[in-house]
Amino acid sequence: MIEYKGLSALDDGWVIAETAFDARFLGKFETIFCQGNGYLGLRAATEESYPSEKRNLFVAGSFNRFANQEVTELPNAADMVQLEIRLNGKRFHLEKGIIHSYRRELDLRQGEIRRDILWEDEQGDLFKMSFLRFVSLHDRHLMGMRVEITPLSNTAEISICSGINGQKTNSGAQHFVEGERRVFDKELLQLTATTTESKIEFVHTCARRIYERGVRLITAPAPSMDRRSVSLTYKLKAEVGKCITLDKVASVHTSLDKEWSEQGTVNHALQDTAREYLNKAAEKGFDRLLNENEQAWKSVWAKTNIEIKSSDSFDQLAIRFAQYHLLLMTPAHDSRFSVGAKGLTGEGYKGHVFWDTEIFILPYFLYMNPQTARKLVEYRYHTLNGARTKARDNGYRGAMYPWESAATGEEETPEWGPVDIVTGKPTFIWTGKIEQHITADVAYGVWHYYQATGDQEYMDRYGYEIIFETATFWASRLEWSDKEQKYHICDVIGPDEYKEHVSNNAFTNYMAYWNMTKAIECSRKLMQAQSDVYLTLESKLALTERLKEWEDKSKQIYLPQPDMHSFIIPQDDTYLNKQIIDLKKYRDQEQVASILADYSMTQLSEIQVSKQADILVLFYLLEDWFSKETKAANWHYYEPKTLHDSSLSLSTHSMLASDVNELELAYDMFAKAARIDLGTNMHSCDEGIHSASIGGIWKTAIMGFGGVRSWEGSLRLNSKLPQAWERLSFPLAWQGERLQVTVTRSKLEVERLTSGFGELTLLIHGREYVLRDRIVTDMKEAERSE
Ligand code: IFM
Repeated sequence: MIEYKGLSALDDGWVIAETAFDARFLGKFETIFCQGNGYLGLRAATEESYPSEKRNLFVAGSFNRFANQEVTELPNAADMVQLEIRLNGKRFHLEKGIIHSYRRELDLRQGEIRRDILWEDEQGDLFKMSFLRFVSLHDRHLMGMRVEITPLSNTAEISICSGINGQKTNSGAQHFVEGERRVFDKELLQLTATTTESKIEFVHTCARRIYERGVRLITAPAPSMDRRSVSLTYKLKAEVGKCITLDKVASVHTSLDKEWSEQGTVNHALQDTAREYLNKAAEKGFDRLLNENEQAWKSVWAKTNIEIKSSDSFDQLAIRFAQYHLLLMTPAHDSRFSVGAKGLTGEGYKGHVFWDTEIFILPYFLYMNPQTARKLVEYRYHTLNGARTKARDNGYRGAMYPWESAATGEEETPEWGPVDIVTGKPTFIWTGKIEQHITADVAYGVWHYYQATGDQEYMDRYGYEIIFETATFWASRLEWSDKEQKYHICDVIGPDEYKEHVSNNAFTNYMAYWNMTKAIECSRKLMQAQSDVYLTLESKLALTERLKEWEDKSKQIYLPQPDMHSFIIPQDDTYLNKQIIDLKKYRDQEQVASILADYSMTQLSEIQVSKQADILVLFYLLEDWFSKETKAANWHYYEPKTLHDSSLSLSTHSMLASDVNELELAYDMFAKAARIDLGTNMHSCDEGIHSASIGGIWKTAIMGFGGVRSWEGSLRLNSKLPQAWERLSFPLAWQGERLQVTVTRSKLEVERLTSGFGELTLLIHGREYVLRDRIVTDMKEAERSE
C-alpha cells in the first residue's frame, strides 16, 4: 500500500508511492503527500471526494478565533482542488467499479503528486485517469492541477465540475463571513471571504483551460453559484482513445500578505490584483508554471542535498522527506509567523507554535539556511509583548512565553482535552498554565542562533531584549524555600507531560538557571563592549537593577545533582519515589498513548512512567554541564520508563545514544523516529505531520551521527557512523561560511565552500583544527581515542 520507491541506484531515494486505493487510509496520504511552500499548505486530498477525507488549505499565520471561549486557529481556506467528475452521468469515485491499476506518487525532487488509475465503471466502461498537482515553490500564491481522462472502451459523456468551495470548516467551525463570488469571461472564478474575528480577507481565484488531445477547446461551461461556492461545469463527448485534459491554476492572496497588511486594502484592490495575477499565470500556461516550480525545487536541493549511504536505503529517503516537509512548514517569507506543531498539513494543534520550533526545527535552519532561521527568532520578538502580557496576567515580571503561540504571543492553549478515563469528564489541559520551560527554550533558541550565525545586528535589535525579559520572568518566578535555603520552581510540567504539578523539574530549573546566567553574561558584555546598546536597553528595561537581582538569585537556584553512586538525576522532587509498573504492553503499542485508555493523568502522575525525553533534552542543550557517565546512566534509567508517546522523544534519545557511544541503539531509534510519519502505521499522522519529529530526523542524522554541535561560539564535530551507514555527507552553514562535511568509516573531511575572512577554528573529535580550505581527519584514530 505504501512503497518507498527510488530505493534503487537509478532514482536514489526521492519517491513515495501509494500503490493501492483504500479510503480508510486517506488521512495518511493527505498528510505525508501534503504540498506547500511555507505560505500555503495544501493537504493532499484526492480530486474526487470521500466521506472520511479531510480537505485542508492553510495560509501561514492567518489565525482566527471562532468564538470568545475558543482558542485561535488557522482557518481552513476554500477548496479549489476538489472536482466532481461524471462519466456517462455517474460520479467518478473509487469505492464503486473496478480499479485495474492505481498509483499515486509524491516526487520529493519537485514536490509534485501524480496519480494514475485504470478504472472500470459499473457499466463495464474502462477509463484511464491521470492527475498531476503542484503548489508552486517559485510563486507562493500559486497552485496548479492537471486532469487527463481517456475513455478506453466506448465514447463517453464526460462532465467536470470544478470551482471554489468556501463551505469548508475546521471540524465544524466556520471561520469566514461570505464575501463576493464572481465568474469572469466564463473562465476565471473568484471568491472572497473574511475571517470572522481577525478580519483577514482571503481572495481565492482560479482559471481553467480544457484540451482535447492537446488542442484547446473553446467550450462554454455552465456557471453556478451557491452559498460560499462558485463553479463551472464542462460537458464533453470524448471518443475512444481521445484524451480530455483540464488544466486549472489557482491562487490565494490575503490582506495579511505583507504588501497588503502594511498599506491596507482599499475597495477591490486585492481582488483586482489577484485577478490580474491569475490571468497572467493562466496565460503562461500550466507547463511553464510547472517548470518554474521544478526549477525552484532544483535549486533548493542543489544547496541542501544530504547523502546517506546506508544498507537500508529508506534512510536516504527519510532525510529528504524531512527536508521536504521542513521547507513546507516554515513561513520563510514572513517573520510574523512561525512553524505550527503540524506545520500546514492538518488541523491538529490548530497551527499553534510550541517549543518544537526552537528545540527541534530551528537547528535545521541554523545550519542549513540561516536567513530562514532569523525569521523564526524574529517571530519571538514580534510576540514579545504578548509574552509580557502573559507574565503580568500571572503576577510575574518580564516575558512569559505562551506554551502554545499564534499571532500575538498570548497564551493559546485550549483548556479542555480528551476524556479522563476515570471521571468520564474532559481532561483539563495544564500545559498552558504550568509548562513554563518554553520561556527558557525561546531564549536558548535566540542564543543558539547567535552562536551559529554571529548575527550581532539581530542580537542588538531583538535578541538581548528577549534574553533579558525571559531572565526577568524567571527571577520573578522563583520561590524561596526556608527549609532548603534555595530557590525552587514549584508546580510545573516539564517536557515529560505525564507528570503534572511537580516541583523542581530538573529540565526547568537548569534551563531557568541557564537563562538567568546568560542574561548576566550578556549584560556584562554589553556594558563593556557595546555601551550604546547597553544604554538603550538600560533605559528601556532598567538593566542595572535587574542584573543585581539575576546575580543574587541565580546563585541560589536549586539544581538537582546526579547521585554520587548511580549518577541518576531526579527528574523532579518526587519522580524517583513513585511506583514502578510493568510497561511492556504500552511500550509495544501500535498506537501511541495507549496507556491513557487504562490510566487517568492523575494516576499517571503517581507512576515512574514518562511520555517523552525530559532530562535527556537537557543533556543535549547544555552538553558540557554533564559528564558522559551522568548522560549514560540517566539514559539507561529513564528510557525503559519512557513510552515515546510524544513524537519528540525518539530523536532526542537517538542523539543522546550517539553521544554516549551506543550507536546501534541510536540507529534503532533513528529508524523508528524516521517512520513516525513516513512508516507503515496508516493512522499515525491523520491530524497532520509531526513537525518536531521531522526536525528530529535531521537532528539525529546530522547532530547525532554527524556529531554537529555548537557550544559557546565554537563548532564541534564528533561524528560516528552506525554500522548501517557507510557515508554521510552534508552541507553546513556556520557563522556566515558554508562548509561541506563528509564522514566515512575511515575519514572525516570538512571542506570550506566559501572563502570568508581569515581562519575558522573547529573542534573535531575533541581536537582543535584550523580550517583554511579543507581538513581531513582519521576516523579510526578518533575511535581509538574515545
Ligand atoms: O510540544 C509538544 C510536547 O512536547 C508534547 N506534546 C505535543 C507538543 C506539540 O508537538
